[in-house]
Amino acid sequence: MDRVIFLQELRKLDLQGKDAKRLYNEISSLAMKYIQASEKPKRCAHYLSIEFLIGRVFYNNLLELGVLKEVSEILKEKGVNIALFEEIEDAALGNGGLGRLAACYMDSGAAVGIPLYGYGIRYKYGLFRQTFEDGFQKELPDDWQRFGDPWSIRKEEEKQIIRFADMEVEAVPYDMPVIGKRVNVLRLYQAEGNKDAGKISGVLYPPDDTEEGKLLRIRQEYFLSASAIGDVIREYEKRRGNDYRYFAEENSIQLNDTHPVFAIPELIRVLKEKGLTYHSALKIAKQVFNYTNHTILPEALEHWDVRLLKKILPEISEILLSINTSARYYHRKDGYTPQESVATSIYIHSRRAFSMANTAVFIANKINGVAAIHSEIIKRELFVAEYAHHPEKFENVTNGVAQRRWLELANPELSALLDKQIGHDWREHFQELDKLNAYTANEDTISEFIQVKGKKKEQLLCYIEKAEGIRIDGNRILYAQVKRLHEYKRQLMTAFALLRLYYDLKEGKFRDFTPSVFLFGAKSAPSYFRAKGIIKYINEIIKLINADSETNDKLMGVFVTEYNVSYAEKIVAAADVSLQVSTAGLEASGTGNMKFMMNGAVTLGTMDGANIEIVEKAGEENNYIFGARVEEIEELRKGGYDPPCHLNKHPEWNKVVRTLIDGTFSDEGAGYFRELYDSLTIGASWHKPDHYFIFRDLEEYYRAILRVNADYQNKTYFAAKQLKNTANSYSFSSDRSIKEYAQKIWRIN
Ligand code: 26Q
Repeated sequence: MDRVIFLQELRKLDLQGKDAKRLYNEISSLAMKYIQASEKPKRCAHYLSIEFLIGRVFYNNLLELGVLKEVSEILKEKGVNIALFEEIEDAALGNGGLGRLAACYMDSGAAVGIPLYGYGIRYKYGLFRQTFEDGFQKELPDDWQRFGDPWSIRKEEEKQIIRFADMEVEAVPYDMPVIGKRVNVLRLYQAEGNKDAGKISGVLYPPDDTEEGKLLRIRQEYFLSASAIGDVIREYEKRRGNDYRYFAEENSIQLNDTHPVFAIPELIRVLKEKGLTYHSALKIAKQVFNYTNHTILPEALEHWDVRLLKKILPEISEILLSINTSARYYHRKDGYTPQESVATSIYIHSRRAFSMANTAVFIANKINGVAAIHSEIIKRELFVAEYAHHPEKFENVTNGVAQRRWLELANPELSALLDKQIGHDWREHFQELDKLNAYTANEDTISEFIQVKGKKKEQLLCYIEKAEGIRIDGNRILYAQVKRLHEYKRQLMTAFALLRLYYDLKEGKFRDFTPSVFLFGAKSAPSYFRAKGIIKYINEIIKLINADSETNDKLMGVFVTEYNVSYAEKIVAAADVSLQVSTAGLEASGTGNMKFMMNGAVTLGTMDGANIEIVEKAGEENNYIFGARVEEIEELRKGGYDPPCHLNKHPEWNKVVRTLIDGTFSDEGAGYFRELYDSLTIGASWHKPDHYFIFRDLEEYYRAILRVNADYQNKTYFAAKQLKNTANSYSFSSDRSIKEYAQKIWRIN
């Protein structure tokens, strides 16, 4: 980009009387004029993902272009505060970790100069916008395009036709530049061309409780997969014509979980159409695809009904059956036992459905988990047979996050402190952060860090006052649990702990209690009954606690509405304590944990996902670890877990848990609280009671919270721990992760 000319042009721009939206579009479009995608080298990687949770692109793009500071100054001269663009809504084309990871990986691919091309869907509506009515979650449509979309270019001439048995749609690409050492492209497809097409790129994860819903989901997944494959082939043919011998040498395709797995049969279908035999097409597929698993929860492993698939994608269904036959053949040849054959089968007889994970595992050249423990668990529990016969296919790539967004942009104050102590290079070379270890015992550095934390906290609480209408004074420990709402993440356990703190405070049980605030942020899937109940319950607890003037100088809570990427940027910078309390073995990695760590929060959590690597790097003594380890959870799961027994060991918890049913709180007859109580005590919907082992860990959790509370009394001592976390977060940059993908999986560079 020609920065000088861009800045000259910007200086000439007349800003008078223009609102945020207009300015956003004009400045962004001006910048776009000077951005050009880099040449594609011979070998490229393609990242297929049903989610890209990119958030706000304005600041990040200007930052990557190296003009953010200058733009801010020019605008200031013209009387415009650059913070104005915070009005522009996030592009929330994703709902959580998997989607945000995809966005960080795009950022890092460009930053470190790897040719990485993203493929996704340009949903008309992003993840719903959340409000609370009486503490109940309500969902509003997220019409993110109403602010315009100046960072995308519609590529009319590169549209394709995607065919279903009963309809054809156009897939029109919108290209977003991803700026760094290289300029890569994130290509999002929009479905057009007939009256039903719009639905395909309408919303993320449409409800799939009806047949119609399931069909729509299949259409979405195929739409993404076929568009991407069509594009990769077209690019290839531009150079190589119809000689497909080099296809696998020049292309690597990463499947971000199983949602884009239809890309496998689609590639085979297209290559057959071009004249290759099924067997040579299969061979190419086996070299090209790789698969990342992001969860072991059985309900999240996708299976598609053969009957549904036949209806709208008969050819794809046939090819999956052929792949199933090939898998059986190879498995027999490789000596899989009959049980192993069943476990790895692509077509599952008992369900009359295809296992998308087994398809990915059979075809993938490399399969990876997203943190060390998770990669071990998928080998030991999920894909046991494949691992027994093909250990060479399995890799680990621990997740990472983009320090440019999550430290430089989110926390300019801490960034300035880093610049002063260790220089500026950490933006490109995050290992530089290690140098901060020389200062973590330095009193001046610690005291400056305390200042920074205080300031970020003040900024956040000020924003919360505006956005949520709750005034919280800043002199408190800030505990934060922000993530998708899910039972395994155990926000309910935090709710119980918070209520217990309140009761113990009321009873005068603490001598010195450091004032604290618990911050929650989470969206629940609209149809996830129990998750919605948990939101309401937390909101009820917070209402009770905040209203009590006897204790609210010591303890408060806040559940922020509309938690999203931009909110996260404010929260991770301000928090003192990062709550990461999933049942051991169930959080594949977590990436929020890394963002908090970078910004100098201690982790209060279980030995799960990347928490394990976090405490390995930063030291267990600088974090607060509690709860059952994965081995114990596995034992308990085998039998002998008796939730009431755990609860009764500490009778104080009975009072807390019974508030779900004793009338302390009301869900206005919705039945949420009773159902939650039953799920913990007698079990419900095919799960045993307390399926996520809350009662096993609750008392230990509480003790860990109290340890934090006591340690924080000595602010310097506590801040030194926090600083140790920042200093040792250097492995959790997505630059490191993406280089590992490039090396171990894509064989690029
Ligand atoms: C599956 C079947 C049917 C309907 C929906 C789904 C589905 C949808 C979304 C399954 C999974 C997801 C999203 C998963 C996700 O976000 N996983 C997170 O990925 C992060 C990045 O690797 C990890 O850090 C988190 O630990 C993991 O939970």
